[in-house]
Amino acid sequence: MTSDWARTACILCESNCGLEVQVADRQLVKIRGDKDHPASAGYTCEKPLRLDKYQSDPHRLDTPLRRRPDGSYEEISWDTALDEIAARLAAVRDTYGGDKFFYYGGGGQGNHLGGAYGRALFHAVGGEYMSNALAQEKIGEGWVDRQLYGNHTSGDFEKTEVAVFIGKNPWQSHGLVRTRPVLKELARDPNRALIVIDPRVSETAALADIHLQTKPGTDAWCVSALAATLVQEDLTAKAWLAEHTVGIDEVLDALRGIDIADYARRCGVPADLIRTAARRIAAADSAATYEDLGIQQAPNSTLVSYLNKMLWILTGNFAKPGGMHIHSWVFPIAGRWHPVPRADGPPRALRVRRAIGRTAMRRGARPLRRTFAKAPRAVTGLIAEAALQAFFEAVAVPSARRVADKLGRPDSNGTTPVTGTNIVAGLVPCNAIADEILTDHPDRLRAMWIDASNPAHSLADSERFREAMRKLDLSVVVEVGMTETARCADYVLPAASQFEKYEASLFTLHFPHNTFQVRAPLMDPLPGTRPEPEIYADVIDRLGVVDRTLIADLTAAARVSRKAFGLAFFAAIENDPELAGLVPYILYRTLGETLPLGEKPMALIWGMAHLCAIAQPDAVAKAGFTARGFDLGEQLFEAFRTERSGVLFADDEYDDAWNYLQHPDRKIHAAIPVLLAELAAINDIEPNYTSAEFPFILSAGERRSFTANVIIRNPDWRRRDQQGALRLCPADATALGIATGDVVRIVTETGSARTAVEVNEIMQPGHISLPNGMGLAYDGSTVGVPLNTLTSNTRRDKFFASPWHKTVPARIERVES
Ligand SMILES: Nc1nc2c(c(=O)[nH]1)N[C@H]1C(S)=C(S)[C@@H](COP(=O)(O)OP(=O)(O)OC[C@H]3O[C@@H](n4cnc5c(=O)[nH]c(N)nc54)[C@H](O)[C@@H]3O)O[C@H]1N2
Ligand SMILES: Nc1nc2c(c(=O)[nH]1)N[C@H]1C(S)=C(S)[C@@H](COP(=O)(O)OP(=O)(O)OC[C@H]3O[C@@H](n4cnc5c(=O)[nH]c(N)nc54)[C@H](O)[C@@H]3O)O[C@H]1N2
Ligand code: SF4
Ligand SMILES: [Mo]
Repeated sequence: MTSDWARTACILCESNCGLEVQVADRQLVKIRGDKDHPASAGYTCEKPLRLDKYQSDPHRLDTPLRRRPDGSYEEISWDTALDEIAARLAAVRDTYGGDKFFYYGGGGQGNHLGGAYGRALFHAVGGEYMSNALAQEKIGEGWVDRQLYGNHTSGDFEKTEVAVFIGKNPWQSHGLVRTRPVLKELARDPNRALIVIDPRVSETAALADIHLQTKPGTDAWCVSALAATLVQEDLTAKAWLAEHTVGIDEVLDALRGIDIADYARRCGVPADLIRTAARRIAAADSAATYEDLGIQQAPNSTLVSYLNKMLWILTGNFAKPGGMHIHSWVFPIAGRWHPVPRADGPPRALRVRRAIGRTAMRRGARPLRRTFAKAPRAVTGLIAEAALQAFFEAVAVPSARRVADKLGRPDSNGTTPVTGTNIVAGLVPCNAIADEILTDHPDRLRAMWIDASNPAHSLADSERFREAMRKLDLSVVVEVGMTETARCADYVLPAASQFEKYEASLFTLHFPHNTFQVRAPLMDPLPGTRPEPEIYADVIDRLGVVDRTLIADLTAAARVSRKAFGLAFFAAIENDPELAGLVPYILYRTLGETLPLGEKPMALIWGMAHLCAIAQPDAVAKAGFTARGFDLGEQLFEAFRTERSGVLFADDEYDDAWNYLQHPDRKIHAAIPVLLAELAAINDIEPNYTSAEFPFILSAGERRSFTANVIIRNPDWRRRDQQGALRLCPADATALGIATGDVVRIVTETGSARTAVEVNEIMQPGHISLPNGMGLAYDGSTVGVPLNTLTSNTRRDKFFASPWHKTVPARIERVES
């Protein structure tokens, strides 16, 4: 029996295009774009059409596994697994402290709900340190954003006159809404321009009006020459800068001194072309930029992030059509939660009400819960209604902020205990993790929980990461497949697939229209597997960290009404702020019990809907949600719950981006002293990453048509290029005496691998490239190159330790076949 078309989304990249699928016999038999999706509107690329290779992988895990001393695995029951894991987590916490527990991952490109529940486990154990893949790509940029204006930005590429892609190949990697039509339109329109900075003639560079074909790893010189041109040719938006920025003079001074011709030489791009690009940006009514791995995983990444932002700041391209914007969030995955403050602070009446409300909430939390638990519903429903009316505005914002800050952790900065590496927004740089374990330091990490991520494969120097996992007292992996990381873990817990449970992606990164989609399960979990929210709740139950009467009382309140629950819930947080970190668990065990059958995991979505409405009421209202106060969050939740194609949850005017600016003076703080010092320092550097031993620069991780991180393990998913060939230019191939299809050995200071070769004109001499997402063990063999056996965790950014995957010194050896 084939089902009707059901709505879901693609899980292969952050665009999360809406899909319609038909299911038969647990398989995704037909897949097409969902025309009703509020962002993608029917668009998809070629990748999701064979998503069933993910869903129906014959090697899906379906029973908990425990590692034996000899390294093999035995099947155990869920109860045994959860009992043992909880006992061992408690032992680590009680012996060494909860801060020795490390949480890694929590989601891939389409599944962030499990990780959101995982935050409750992190807090239940008393964790301090966590990380995920963002901490080997986006943390430098995140830190720069934070200094300049306080939050994440994105470009309005649909409207922009000039689009600038720096180390980003969106034709393949996407990341925009409806990426390819948007790129084609930019390329076709003679009044608009596409500027690409990339050492390769990538698919996007091939469409570009101006391609700055840098030598790999030299963007610091290229982008500073671009910014310097703006200053030296007097192309900056002076009046705008005077009105909207502080500290800009220091930036202008630094850029004034740059020798553009010499920097052009160092990055290998004609100075005239750099000047032409800068003039085109300056002349445009609007410009937007997008940086990605080509610079974030290359030398000087943090500095280049800063310089990138200067391109649009110096030209005044913020908060206007086609420009750059800070956007709304459903819940911030890597930025700040931003309740938009009122222009002149709360009026006195509200302040007084807030004071009374908070005291009442704190004192009344317990009696209130008891009342809901015992008194007749008609009475308690009325109490809830009246109390919420009176106190919601005054109390919900501070309580919600507590929850958002505790779960989002934007202000956990500091450094790591062993290596003193900078932590950004609560994330430990990935390159530091192994070193926080492989040491005798008393504060070393002792236990690690990994969910929906494959760090033993995806982080630099895989062998070192595996060694670190072996040293831990406890490691647990929650997975759908027996990954390279799972093969190192003490326990492996089998998760239901992303089409067998409620899921959502928190990549709500767009402006002015921002959308969010909750996906309902298309089928029951594969027997033996469980959804993550259930796994986390079951472990936290065993840790016994939440008072059972609180759970019982809140559940009773939820049975009275949503309002009664809202009141009791916010009062409970106000009364005991420590509960904030456990909110996902509390919601699951209380509100979740009262939701329609099977919708338990929606409990956390209820929390997100309220936080979102409390933080950005005006944007939510502009998106068509007309209720006020508590009812606005309810209305949003109802939409998330029922609108299967997704919801336009926030709509802004361009000007509203100023309201999201985090600095109290609502200005861009342009000067970042350490990076201005760094800008001065690169003047003395002549970039060079090769040597006689390693004459090539390997870009280890190119996004191609059929790569999607390591989400799909089965190589049959890829119609072409199954092995993922090493690309190099014709001149290099001739010099080495190799041709397309030949097998070579690629050698780096860390390791070596065999790979087939593809001779391709898109590469420049000396630059070679391997695809991301290959080298997985499957059916007894490894298909393609596991990149991180070739990379090092010490070649990295000096500020935030981001790996230099794009500039790995390498050599190619011929192998006799
Ligand atoms: N098809 C596909 N799409 C994906 C993914 C996938 O695995 N497959 N993964 C997703 C994820 S997690 C991410 S983070 C994004 C990444 O998306 P991108 O960053 O766009 O992808 P990459 O191909 O890794 O790198 C982009 C470009 O950087 C260039 N580059 C290499 N070295 C340099 C350099 O020194 N300077 C400059 N300026 N450019 C350089 C490369 O030639 C390449 O064209 O893609 C997402 N989308
Ligand atoms: N050398 C090199 N290394 C790189 C890169 C590179 O370009 N070069 N790219 C880097 C980048 S940008 C990124 S983002 C990372 C990505 O690397 P990872 O963070 O490891 O992420 P994914 O590939 O997304 O891994 C997703 C995992 O989730 C599992 N999974 C799928 N569905 C579910 C589910 O429902 N529940 C659970 N629990 N698990 C599930 C999949 O089996 C898979 O193992 O790799 C990084 N590593
Ligand atoms: S891979 Fe990305 S762009 Fe392609 S359909 Fe999936 S979400 Fe959309
Ligand atoms: Mo990524």
